[in-house]
Amino acid sequence: MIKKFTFGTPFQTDAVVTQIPSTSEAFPYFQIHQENGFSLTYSMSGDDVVYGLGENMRGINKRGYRYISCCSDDAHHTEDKSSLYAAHNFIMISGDNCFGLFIDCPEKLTFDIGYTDYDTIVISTDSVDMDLYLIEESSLKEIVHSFREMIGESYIPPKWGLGYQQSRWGYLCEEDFNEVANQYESLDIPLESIYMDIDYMERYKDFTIDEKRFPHFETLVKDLKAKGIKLVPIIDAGVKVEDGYDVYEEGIQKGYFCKDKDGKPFVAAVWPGHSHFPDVLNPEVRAWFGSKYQCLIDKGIEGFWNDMNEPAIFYSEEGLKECFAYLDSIRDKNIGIEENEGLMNAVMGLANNPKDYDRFYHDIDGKPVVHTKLHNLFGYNMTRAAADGFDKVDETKRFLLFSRSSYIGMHRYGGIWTGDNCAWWSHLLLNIKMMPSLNMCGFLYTGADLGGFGADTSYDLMVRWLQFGIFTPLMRNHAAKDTREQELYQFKNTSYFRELLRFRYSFLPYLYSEYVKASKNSTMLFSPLGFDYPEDPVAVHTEDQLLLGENLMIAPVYTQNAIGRTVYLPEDMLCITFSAGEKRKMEVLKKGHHYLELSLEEFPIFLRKNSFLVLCQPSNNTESLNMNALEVIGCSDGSTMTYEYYNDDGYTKDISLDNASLITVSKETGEWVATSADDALSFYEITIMEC
Ligand code: MIG
Repeated sequence: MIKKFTFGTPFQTDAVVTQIPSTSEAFPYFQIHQENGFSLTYSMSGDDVVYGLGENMRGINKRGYRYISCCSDDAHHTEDKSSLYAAHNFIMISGDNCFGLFIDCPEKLTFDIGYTDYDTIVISTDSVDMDLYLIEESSLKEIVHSFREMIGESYIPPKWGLGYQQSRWGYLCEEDFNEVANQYESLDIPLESIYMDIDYMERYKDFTIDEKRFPHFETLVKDLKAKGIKLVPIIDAGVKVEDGYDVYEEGIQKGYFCKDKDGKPFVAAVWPGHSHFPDVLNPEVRAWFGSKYQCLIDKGIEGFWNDMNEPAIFYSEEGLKECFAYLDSIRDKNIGIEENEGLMNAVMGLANNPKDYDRFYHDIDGKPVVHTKLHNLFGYNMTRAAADGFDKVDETKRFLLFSRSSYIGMHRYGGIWTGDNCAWWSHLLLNIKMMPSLNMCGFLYTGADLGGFGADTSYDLMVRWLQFGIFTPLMRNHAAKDTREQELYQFKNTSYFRELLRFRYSFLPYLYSEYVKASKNSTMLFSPLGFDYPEDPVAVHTEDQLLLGENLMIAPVYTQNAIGRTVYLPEDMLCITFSAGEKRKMEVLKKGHHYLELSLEEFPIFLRKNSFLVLCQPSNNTESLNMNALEVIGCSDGSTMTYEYYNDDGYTKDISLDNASLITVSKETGEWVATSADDALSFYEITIMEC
C-alpha cells in the first residue's frame, strides 16, 4: 500500500511511473517541522535497522551516520564522506514499524540516521517542495517490490554488457586499443569490450573523434567487433565553448545551454576548458542532446558511459575571480594560520563549489529555475536523453548505457558505475555492501571499478576483487591515469584470470536469468540476508555476505593476506569451493558459523536447500556462449525442484518472462534428471547433493 503526501509545489521529476493521487491524511510516524526549512523526525526503537540510500558510504544498515543527497564529484570517498555521485532518496525502516519512504525532491537532502542521536532519524531540506511516498507492506521484500513497481522496470543491458570489460583512462590512440585487444587475445583471456576515455575526443569535445590519433576509427570499431570486442566511448556533460564546433554553435543558436543570472550561457570549466551545460531538464534540449550520440552509433558504436554529470565543475568564472581576489588580498602578508586556511580553501574549494550551483539556471516551462533546486536531476536527464536518442535510432535494439550521476528514475534508462573508488581493500568491501542498497533503488546494472580506479592496485587485491566482480552485472576493470597498469595481462598469473573470467561466462545462464527476473518482477538481484531470514538476528546483521538471486549466497574474501574467512549460514546449504572455474570441494554445511579455509585462488558459493544452479560451458565472449546446454548443480532432500530459466538473443528489447522455461530436476529410479518443455535446452551434467 503506497500513499503519497505532497508538500509545497514539487518539481515533477518523473521518478515515479504510476500516478498516485496525493492524500490529505496527516503524514504518520514522523514529526514534521516547517520552520527553517523542512524536517521530518522519527524515533527509532532499540534495534531498528535502516536500509536504503543506494549509492552511499558505509554499511547496508545505514544507522549511526549522516548521509547527504547531493550528487558530488568526489574522487576521495573515504569513510567520513556523506555524499557520492548519486541521490537515491529511498529508505526502509525495519523494527517496531516496518515501512519504506521515498522522498521525491531533487534538492540537497540530509538523512541523519541516528548520527546526532542514535535513536532518532532526522531528514531535512532547505525548502518544502516535495512528494513523500510512504510504502507499507508486511515485509521488506514486499516494500521493495511495491516501490520498484511504482518507479518502473529497471534497464536491461544487451547481453554483451554482462561480459568482461576493460577500461583505463590513458588509452590514447588506435595502437593502444589494438594492443589491449591483442594481449587479451594472445593469452586467451575473455574480453567483451574496451572503454574509450576522454582522450579519444578532439580536445575533449563531445561527439568528436581526434582524427590524428584515430585516423581509421570506423575500421578500428569494425576490426575489434570482428574479434567480439566492442568499443564504448565516454560522453561528458560539458560542451566546449569554441567557435566552429557544431554542437556548441547549435546549442548557442537554439538557446539550449543553462544560463547565468543575466541570461547568458553559463560558463563552467571542465576538461575542455570553458564549457556550457546542455539544459537536459528541458525536453526539447534532451531530444537534441540525445540525437548527438547518433554520429558515433553511425560509426558502429553500441554503448556509452556518461561522465561528469553531477555536473562536475572545475571552476566557474565568478568562482575563479573570487579566488584570485582572495589571493591578491594576502599577497603581501606573512601567512599565518588564518590566511593559510583561507589560502587552502580558496584554491581547493574552486572545484565542485556548491556556490556555483546557485549561479546557473534551467529553463522550466519558460521560467528560469536555479540549478540548486534541481541539482540531483542532471545526470539522470543526461542519461535519459541518451536512451531516448538510442530509441530514435533503433527502438528495438538494446544499447549499453551507464552513468556516473543518477537519481531514482534513471534506473529505467541505464545503469551506473559507482565512480572513482581506490585500489583499497576497504573499497572492495564497500562495493559488496553497496550492491543491495543500489538494487533496492532500482539500479541493477551496476558495479565498481574492479581493481580500483585511483591508487596502485596489487595482484592479490585484483584477484579477490574479481572473485566478487564475477558476480556483478557490470564487470569492468577501470583505472585512473598514472596508476599502475592493471589489465589482467599485466600480472604474472594470467592463466588464473583466464579461468576466473571463463567461470563468469559459465555463470551467465543464472546471472542473466536472475537479472531479467529482478527487473521484470521488481525484485532484488543482490539482497541482504535479513530480507530472506528476517527472524534470524545474526542473518539480519551480517553485512559481508549477500544473497544473489533466488538460490545463491556469496561470501567474498575482502581482506589482505586472508587464508580463509568466517561465514554464517542462515540455514543448511551446499558450499562449493571454486578455484577459478574448477570445483575443489562440495559439502553440505549446517546452519551456523563456519570458518572456511580459502587460499588466494579460492572462493565459495552457497546453494540454498532444495535449489539448483544452472551453468554452461565457458567461453571468451557472450556471442559464442551456448546458454542452452546446461550443467545443473544443487542440493535436495529428495524433493523435486524447479527453476524458471530465462534466456534470449541478448540484443532485442522484446523481453518477456512468458518466454522463460521451467526446468524441473527430480529423482527418478534413483537418478537425478533434469527436464524442460523447452526443446532448445539440454543438460550435460547433473550433480545433486543430499541435504
Ligand atoms: O575527473 O574521464 O569517474 O572513470 O576515467 C576525472 C576521466 C574524469 C572521472 C570518471 C573516471 C574517468 C575520468 N573522469
